[in-house]
Amino acid sequence: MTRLVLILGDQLSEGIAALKAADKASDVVVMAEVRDEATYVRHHPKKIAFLFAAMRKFAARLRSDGWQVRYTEYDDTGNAGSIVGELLRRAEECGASEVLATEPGEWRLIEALNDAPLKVTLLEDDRFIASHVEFERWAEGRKALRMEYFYREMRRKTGLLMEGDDPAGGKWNYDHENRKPAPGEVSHNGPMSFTPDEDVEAVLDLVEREFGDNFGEVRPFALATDQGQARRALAHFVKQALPFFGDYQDAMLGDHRTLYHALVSPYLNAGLLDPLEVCRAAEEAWRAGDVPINAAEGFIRQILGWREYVRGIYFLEGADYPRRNALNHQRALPPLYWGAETHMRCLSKAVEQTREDAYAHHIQRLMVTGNFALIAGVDPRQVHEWYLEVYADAYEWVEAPNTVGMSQFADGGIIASKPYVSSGNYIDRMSDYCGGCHYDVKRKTGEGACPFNLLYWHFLARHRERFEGNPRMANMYRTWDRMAEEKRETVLAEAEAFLDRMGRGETV
Ligand code: FAD
Ligand code: DLZ
Ligand code: SF4
Repeated sequence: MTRLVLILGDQLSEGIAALKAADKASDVVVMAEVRDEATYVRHHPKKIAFLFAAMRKFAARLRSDGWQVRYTEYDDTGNAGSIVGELLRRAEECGASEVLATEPGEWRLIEALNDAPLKVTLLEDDRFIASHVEFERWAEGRKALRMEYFYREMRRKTGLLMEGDDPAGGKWNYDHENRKPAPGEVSHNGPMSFTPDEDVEAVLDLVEREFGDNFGEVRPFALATDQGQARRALAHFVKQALPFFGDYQDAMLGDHRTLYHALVSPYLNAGLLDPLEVCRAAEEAWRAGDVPINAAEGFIRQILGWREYVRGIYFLEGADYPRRNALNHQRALPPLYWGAETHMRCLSKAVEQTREDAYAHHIQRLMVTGNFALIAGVDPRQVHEWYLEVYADAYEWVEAPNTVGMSQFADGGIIASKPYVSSGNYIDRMSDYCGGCHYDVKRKTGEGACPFNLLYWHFLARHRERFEGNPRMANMYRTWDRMAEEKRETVLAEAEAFLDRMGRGETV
């Protein structure tokens, strides 16, 4: 009896659970570019183009490997417009009533598949290093779910950067060596780029036609769209950038958008690269003496630690997680996030590169766009939707814990032990943004004072009750309390005035 084998746009791995469980001789693979997935948020056109192009290439590869594939292109007549609709259509065509699927990365789609009028078997997605059960066991009974301890478990499980039972080099974590400010010169000229072939060009035309009004630019397009290209991009990163990854992990430069970061998240999340393969490539470079331990460890921790941990939290916490709002922030997301003019150079540069590349590295997301939204009190639901829309690597399982939890503290502190807030001083130390800014980062109040300096204190003052008992924040409150009362009043009044101006739609 024929079964349908569902492969979603972010499940482009030959070893994925549904393919492993299927029978090439009798089962039919179903892949579909559908309106519902392309519009449930207004994704960046580069994200849609990347996925459609990679899906088409993956389908071709499965066919040449002997699979029967029913592939629906976006503008095919008869396209049912949704994953379940396409499954029903193909079920009728093939006389099938059973579907093998790998668990999707969003509750929304898991629920849709569970409610479908077909017999759907959902298999666990074993492209991750920790299974659901493993994460649940680790979390059970713990007062705080700190990433660091989970990460150590993953090091022990995989043997990555281990010497027997001990961490390589004697330490689990080299983060304190990884905070150098932006370098004057950058030796790396960025991630490997790929010239679109005819098939990718056809997808770019389609996306321009159908999604041209979404925020973001589809061209120029230089992302890898198959496993071979993604592996070349990884090898290029390991050789050229990884040696410096640790040192400059937190730095930001206006004209060097990726700095020493890998730009592998779209490939990992769509299945073109395997997380263990990526970690092993970094470990090998360290063992060969090409990369220092602080770089290899820092990079591996992002994938083996953070990536696995946030996925664990998303599935542990349940479908309501993206709607949490522990700090009761209600402000609308300001239009500057959609490219409206702003005098704040750090934000304008981060948004500009997001619009053009569908990419910003972690510190730009956390300490520029995320930090500003948090200290300005923006509704975390709107912040979450923005991050889900604008980045090529965004899927709810990874985006929501990072945004709602790590960046906006809207989960009340499950992920972060304190909110990631900073004044302009941090941005000035770690980047070259402030030099050309309309505002003066050294000014705390008065004409031209950096808005981050005002809003940082405003945030701490308005959430004093919640945070003053947090030992990691005691210093911040001591500094605030040492300020003359008159100065504190001026800071708060100027912060309010700034928020009012922004709320009225004035350019700030
Ligand atoms: P590198 O810095 O080179 O790191 C290597 C890899 O480590 C990344 O490709 C990624 O797979 C993994 N990684 C690093 N940090 C994290 C993290 N915090 N969580 C999960 N994986 C991590 N990452 C996404 O993949 N999708 C998202 O939608 C996403 N949304 C984010 C939203 C916010 C507010 C913040 C603060 C972070 C978000 N991140 C997200 C995490 C991180 O910013 C990106 O993974 C990273 O910037 C991707 O670029 P890169 O490949 O150059 O990463
Ligand atoms: C993100 C996305 C987009 C834009 N389009 C499709 C699509 O047309 N077909 C498809 O199978 N998947 C697409 N995806 C990825 C899904 O949204 C993703 O599988 C779910 O959000 C679960 O992670
Ligand atoms: Fe951003 Fe303030 Fe620096 Fe301007 S001065 S770039 S607003 S941190």
